[in-house]
Amino acid sequence: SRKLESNLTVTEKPLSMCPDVPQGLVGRLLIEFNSPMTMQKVQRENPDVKDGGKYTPSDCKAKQKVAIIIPFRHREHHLKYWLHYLHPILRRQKINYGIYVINQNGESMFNRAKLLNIGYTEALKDGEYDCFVFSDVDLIPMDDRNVYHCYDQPRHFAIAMDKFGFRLPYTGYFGGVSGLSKEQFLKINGFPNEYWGWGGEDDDIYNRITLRGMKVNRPDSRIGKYRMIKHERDKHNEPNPQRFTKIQNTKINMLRDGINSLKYQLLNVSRFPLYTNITVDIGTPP
Ligand code: UD2
Ligand code: MN
Repeated sequence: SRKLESNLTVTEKPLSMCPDVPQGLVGRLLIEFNSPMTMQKVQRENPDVKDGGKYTPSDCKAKQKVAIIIPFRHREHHLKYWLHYLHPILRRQKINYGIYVINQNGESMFNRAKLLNIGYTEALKDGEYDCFVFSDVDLIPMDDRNVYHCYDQPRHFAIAMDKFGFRLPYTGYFGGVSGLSKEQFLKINGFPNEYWGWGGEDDDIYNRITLRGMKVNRPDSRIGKYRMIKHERDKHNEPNPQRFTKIQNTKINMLRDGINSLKYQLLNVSRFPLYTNITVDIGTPP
């Protein structure tokens, strides 16, 4: 009986896999941007999040390790709300995740897709991620059943936004929030680096996906609802006049423009309590 006793004390129960449909989701959420928000408050709300914005479920083993990548410049106010809403949602979804804010240094033209490529690259230097969720900083899901992991095809999460009357604006729309496994991302040579300013880069990514024989996967429209924090168009992110011709040429350009041609200068990596900030110099348009 002594043996039994010692066995009982030394044996740790192995964690079982997290269920495909997480338990403890609440469904529809109330999302508003009027209550005051501070980083201190959000930190107090999320004591279980580890330095750099990492979290691992404690009661089950997640099947995927998910890097959440946010393209960023001068949107501190939006980031506080994003962290306030998303950390608890991701926790309920039993996601093993890390948050990466990719901050474009300087005031040259913004380049969302290039920042996302950098996020993919830098996240992989930090952990063995097998899934990448790319999210605008101003988009909050209105339902926690919209689960932020990867699927057997590239996933488009933000399908019904308030600003588009809660409808998909067009069939090939892939903006806002999307998710690709490492394999899916590499199959399309990552994202384009040559879209400077607003627009077109999301359509280019959609083209890449279909040109490589994949099909975009989407949640049910009741579950895929989002609120976007209202904002003006930022300075140095004016609509890109070349976007219409560029998206006609994805098929040729994707061979040379993508993760295989990514160049940037890493300026700083800082692990904050709720996210990892990565500041980069991405250069200027040609
Ligand atoms: C739409 C898409 C977005 C992207 C963009 C075209 C939605 C909800 N989203 O966003 O995914 O395809 O059109 O490029 O339809 N950002 C900064 N600082 C800046 C500029 C941009 O942080 O100065 C980041 C931030 O994460 C922002 C994202 O880039 O959410 C997209 O820019 P936006 O919000 O100005 O563009 P929007 O809402 O038209
Ligand atoms: Mn926006």
